[in-house]
Amino acid sequence: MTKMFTAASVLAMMLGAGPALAQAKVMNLAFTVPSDSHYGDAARAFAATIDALSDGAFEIALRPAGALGGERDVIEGMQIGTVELVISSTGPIGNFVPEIYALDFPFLFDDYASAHAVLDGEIGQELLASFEPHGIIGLAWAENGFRHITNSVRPIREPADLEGLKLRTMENEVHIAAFRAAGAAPTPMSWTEVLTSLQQGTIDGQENPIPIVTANNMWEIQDNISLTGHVYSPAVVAMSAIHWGTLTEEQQGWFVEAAQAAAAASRETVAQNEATGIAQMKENGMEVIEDIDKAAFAAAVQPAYDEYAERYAPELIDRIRAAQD
Ligand code: EAX
Repeated sequence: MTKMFTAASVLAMMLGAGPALAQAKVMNLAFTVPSDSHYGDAARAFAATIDALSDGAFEIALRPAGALGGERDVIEGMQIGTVELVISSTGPIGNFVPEIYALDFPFLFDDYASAHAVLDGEIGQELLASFEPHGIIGLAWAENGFRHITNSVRPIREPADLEGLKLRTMENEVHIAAFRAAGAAPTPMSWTEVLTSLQQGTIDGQENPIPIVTANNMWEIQDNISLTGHVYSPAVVAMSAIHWGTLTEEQQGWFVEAAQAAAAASRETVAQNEATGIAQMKENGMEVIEDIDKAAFAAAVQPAYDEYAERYAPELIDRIRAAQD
């Protein structure tokens, strides 16, 4: 007897009373930068990889521009399970995973290739593993870029030019100590407060890579940028250990592969932004100061470098330096 679908049964299925179509599991991926950015490209690569590998069983919902809060808020959210995934600079992460402070030391990385070699090697893998005891799974090393100083008070060419400048830093003890040693008045705050604080004049300047400056059209609120390149800023693609624990081993492999695709995408966009960003900033009226006395800046922050290297990871800093020789 062939099974005849009555009009009623077809209608019932159309209304969803039939076998439920598998609903994709939605996971939030948070980042503080606008969607049209190196982090946004990384997030889209992550989402596309998960969609392909899981055949639509998982859906990654992008939450750009601080939609779920600043980087510290999101890290805390991952620890309690309210946020599933993040792409975050390492800046504030030392507050949760002290070993990660080692990656944000001034003038530690010689160039992009050296940074990639360290992060993609044994040291980088060890540091990703250091997240887990803190309720976070470090999946891959993405990229924010070499950080430069912007402000609207005066062009910065040497440490003396920083004297008294109210400079926003990330919530990172090493950066705060370094800029204090160099003569600035460091003001730590979440990125989500920076643009408003600059517009209101509660801070004079900030420091970030070119991709952050261009993604936020910072020429609208900052007169100049000094290409100090004082810190290489990694970004991490990370997952809440609570949500990681709900995945099968195969699914966990998908998330690692997606994070690696995100990392590659971020590095590609950073390279593009570095190539075109200086001209873009000049075209938009920003003064770009390139004649920087980097040796003088390195000397000015050395006291902070020495104090915090001893406090957090003397041997790790030495290993990172040696890995670049
Ligand atoms: O992660 O806080 C910062 O300056 C970071 O570079 C930014 O949020 C991107």
